[in-house]
Amino acid sequence: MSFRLKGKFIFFATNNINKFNEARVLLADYGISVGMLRVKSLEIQSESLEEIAKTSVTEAFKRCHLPLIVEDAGLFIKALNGFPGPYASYVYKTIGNKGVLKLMENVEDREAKFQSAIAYYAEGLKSPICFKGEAVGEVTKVERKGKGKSGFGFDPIFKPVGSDKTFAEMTTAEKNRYSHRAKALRKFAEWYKHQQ
Ligand code: ITT
Repeated sequence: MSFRLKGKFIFFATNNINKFNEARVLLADYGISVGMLRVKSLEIQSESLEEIAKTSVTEAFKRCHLPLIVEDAGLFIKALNGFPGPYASYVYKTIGNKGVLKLMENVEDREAKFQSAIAYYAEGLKSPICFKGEAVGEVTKVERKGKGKSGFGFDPIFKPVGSDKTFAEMTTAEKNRYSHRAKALRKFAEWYKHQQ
């Protein structure tokens, strides 16, 4: 069964409403509407965000036959040899921000980067197409949250290069100026506007 949607409308298969909202705000600037779909199943284990995203989007597509993006993101801390990398979700759920700060007590080199891999798949494509983005910055020494909205995940302990604020101290629009996700989404949107 296939399903055709008119205009620029895609779905984002994710269980994370924060990721969805960041994508919704950014893609609106390109005239692309996006709906959130909770059709993701378990992720494969891999060192490669691209491989995880491509496998996830293929599996999600089989369940709904809609034009879809899936994102896999990871946080790579230099002084911890790239930990937690693609295991960010598990590490966040287990030791959280406090645990990561503890691991980095007395560590001078705070460099870290977020990476994002967005995979798109739709009827008629031979295989998923992947777009990547990266945000370089540092792990702060303490958690810093904004007054109202305070981000999600590692946002309170990540400060990108070029800003004095952590991601958690930024609005969605501000975070979209720096984030790994926004960079990957912009590449996707530029490509997508030439499709159809
Ligand atoms: P999906 O359903 O889309 O997979 P997820 O929350 O599991 O949602 P990821 O696998 O892409 O998303 O990301 C793994 C974790 O990394 C995520 O749960 C956060 O804890 C953290 N993370 C990812 N992007 C982040 C961001 O922009 N800011 C803060 N933490 C982030």
